Amino acid sequence: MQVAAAGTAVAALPVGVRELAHPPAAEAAQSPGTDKVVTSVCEMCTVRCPILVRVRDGKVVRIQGNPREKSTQGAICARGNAGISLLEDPDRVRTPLIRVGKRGEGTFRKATWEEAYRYIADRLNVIRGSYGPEALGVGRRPSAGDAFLLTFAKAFGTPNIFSHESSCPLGRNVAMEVTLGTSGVAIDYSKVDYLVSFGRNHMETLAVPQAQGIVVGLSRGARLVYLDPRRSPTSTAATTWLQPLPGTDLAFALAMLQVMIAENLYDQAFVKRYTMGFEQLAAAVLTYTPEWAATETGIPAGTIRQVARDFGTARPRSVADFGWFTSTYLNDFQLRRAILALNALAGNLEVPGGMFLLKGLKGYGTELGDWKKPAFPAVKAGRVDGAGVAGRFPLVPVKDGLCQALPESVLTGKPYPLKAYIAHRFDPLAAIPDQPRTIEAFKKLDLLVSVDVYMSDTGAYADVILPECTYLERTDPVMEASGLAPKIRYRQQAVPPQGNTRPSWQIYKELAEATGLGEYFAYRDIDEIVTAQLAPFGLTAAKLAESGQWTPPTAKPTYLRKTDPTAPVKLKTASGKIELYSAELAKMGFEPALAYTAPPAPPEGTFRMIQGKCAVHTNSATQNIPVLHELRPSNELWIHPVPAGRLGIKDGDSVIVRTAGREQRGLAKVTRDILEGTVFTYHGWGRTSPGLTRVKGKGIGFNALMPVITDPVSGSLVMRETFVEVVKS
Ligand SMILES: Nc1nc2c(c(=O)[nH]1)N[C@H]1C(S)=C(S)[C@@H](COP(=O)(O)OP(=O)(O)OC[C@H]3O[C@@H](n4cnc5c(=O)[nH]c(N)nc54)[C@H](O)[C@@H]3O)O[C@H]1N2
Ligand SMILES: Nc1nc2c(c(=O)[nH]1)N[C@H]1C(S)=C(S)[C@@H](COP(=O)(O)OP(=O)(O)OC[C@H]3O[C@@H](n4cnc5c(=O)[nH]c(N)nc54)[C@H](O)[C@@H]3O)O[C@H]1N2
Ligand code: SF4
Ligand SMILES: [Mo]
Repeated sequence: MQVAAAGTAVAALPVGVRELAHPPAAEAAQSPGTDKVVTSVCEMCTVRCPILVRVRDGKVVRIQGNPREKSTQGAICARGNAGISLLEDPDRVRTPLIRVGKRGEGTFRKATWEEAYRYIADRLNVIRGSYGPEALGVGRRPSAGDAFLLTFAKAFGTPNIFSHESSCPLGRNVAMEVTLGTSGVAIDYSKVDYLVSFGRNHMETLAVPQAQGIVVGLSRGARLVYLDPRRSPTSTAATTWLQPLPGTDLAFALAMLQVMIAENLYDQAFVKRYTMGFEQLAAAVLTYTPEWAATETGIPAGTIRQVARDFGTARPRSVADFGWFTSTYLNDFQLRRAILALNALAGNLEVPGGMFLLKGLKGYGTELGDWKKPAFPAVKAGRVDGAGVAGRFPLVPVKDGLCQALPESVLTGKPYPLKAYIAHRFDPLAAIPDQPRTIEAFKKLDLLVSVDVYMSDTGAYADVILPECTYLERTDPVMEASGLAPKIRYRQQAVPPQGNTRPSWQIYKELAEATGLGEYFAYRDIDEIVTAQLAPFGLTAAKLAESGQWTPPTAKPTYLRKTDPTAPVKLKTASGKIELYSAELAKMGFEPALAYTAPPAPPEGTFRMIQGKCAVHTNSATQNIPVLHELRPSNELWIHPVPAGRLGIKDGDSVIVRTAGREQRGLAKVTRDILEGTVFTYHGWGRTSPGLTRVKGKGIGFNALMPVITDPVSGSLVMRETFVEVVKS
């Protein structure tokens, strides 16, 4: 039933395309001449699809996809449609708040912006005086307004700038950097003939452009092999769904490599010209036969061999999907390297139907302009998390760091304590494992600020909540979207900010002025910034606003090897080639070739707990939004009938999920759509903030149970190596 419901949401996608491209006549007839249609960019998730916002009498009445965007075909998803529900939600924070109760209680008093800025600035200046600027940490989900928070942090002088990436795709990105010299790689799904997806759940955990590409591919006969221990809407859409034991995808990928090499099903000319380390790869996979992989994965050897042969035969239009969320298992980094090796053997780099390097404006000798600011002060201290440091996390980019490092620094003072933290469009309590320890750390901070549209779980512990206006109420800096050709996109204000909310460009400018750092924000308003950004292109904001996006006329979608399979492809690895064997990894003491490590089996009486995201919510950001809450108000624990029977658990029963003395309560969904030794929940529930009135206290929150496990190579969090007990409550 679950799958049918989720499947419906996805099946609605192509229908949505037609509907949105041609608004119903009835609605068009109702629209009086006063309607205004504003081009903009969705922010209901970070895919940022181009949209059209219809405004009537100062109210947003409809959000549609921008039909000019080919990759989305003018579609948006259910979440994109729900922007109006976010805009109008009475639960939004609409005025700055200063805490008066205990941390976590959610008791605040309303404050003016000036008071809120003064409160923060005074404490920050005291902290800087006592501990140095490095005692400030800033954490963010990267967004179009990033420049303002980052400018503030750099002007303040702290090196401790974090993104959410180590809770999401960091392992994949580091694997790409090591193997290809860049993490800027993408797939044009519509042209792929044979796609193998290792749990990238395209039909449910959506990026509209990717899902549309896959629908186009499938409808012209492309094949999709999908691995997932649970049945998801992508299992239903796939031509082949395989159910591996959790954490064993690496064995499957290694066996594919073994078959392709043994049966000479790879692109020898490509391997010779564009890769290094093939001999080491061949030696490494020699014993990883399909028969061996069958015992690891639970998938028959014949099936694995067949997939390898089909993949090798369909080359170069065969792609192994490198995935998105890769904070999964301890062997995930190796899995991503193995996936990149599969693509190398398919010789699919820079040909239609393969993988391509993202082309940005820089490649065309140009860049967005910026507002003028003085040089930032030199940073004297090292980072608290060891990102980019030899012997610690040398491969982790310093722009991201390890967002899970906050509690360690605050609670142990090692290497030194963070005393203040600003969380911007980021809810560490809901997003990062070991929530109780993050709470302990929050309680010990001298200053915690949340810049959000809601009182998030983190917000409830904050000293100050600064309410940003939503994406529909603000103009953001112009965004660059790289692809086969670069594009710039423009999010413009559709309606004025509600209540006393403000955009980031204003918040950080005014906070900087209160902190004595105003010189770094010497612009008047966002229009001045956008004008500076567009100056190199001779483009005005008004012109850009007409279609909402723009591509430099010289930029043409390019596959470097489309016509000449021997064309040069510049890769920024040490060898200039795809590194199937990495001397860089060897030097750092990490496995340089490919090697298998089996995930540990669940100890007696426990289950492995896995998660994924659902079609109608974004991570832990949207569960409280009225219409999306109505569509899926809670999550359930998926459990197979055999263990459920043994535990006396029936469908719909209340259950307790326990690990290491911690527990969460929820309802059981007894289903054959999950393997026997594994349980599953959708991520984003178990919320604690009193400000999230609809979703608070509903469902199971896994981050309240899981410990922090960090992959020593990539710095990524590891979120699928936790075992839980399940009992009827
Ligand atoms: N257990 C478990 N943990 C996970 C995951 C999982 O599957 N399981 N998934 C991981 C993944 S893939 C990710 S990406 C992270 C995501 O976790 P986060 O990086 O925290 O991102 P979101 O949940 O998308 O949103 C964070 C906050 O942004 C706020 N927000 C929304 N729009 C705006 C805006 O316009 N301005 C401002 N200032 N704030 C806004 C929302 O209200 C929300 O509080 O979580 C990770 N954590
Ligand atoms: N609707 C919607 N779309 C989203 C998001 C959202 O929250 N909602 N979030 C966005 C973000 S930030 C991200 S990072 C991406 C994430 O998109 P995905 O990378 O697809 O990530 P998840 O949904 O976390 O997990 C996908 C699947 O992995 C399966 N899985 C668990 N263990 C294993 C295993 O051992 N092997 C295999 N093969 N599969 C396994 C789970 O059952 C789940 O169905 O989606 C983006 N798009
Ligand atoms: S995938 Fe959906 S929520 Fe995300 S940006 Fe696109 S329309 Fe918005
Ligand atoms: Mo993510």
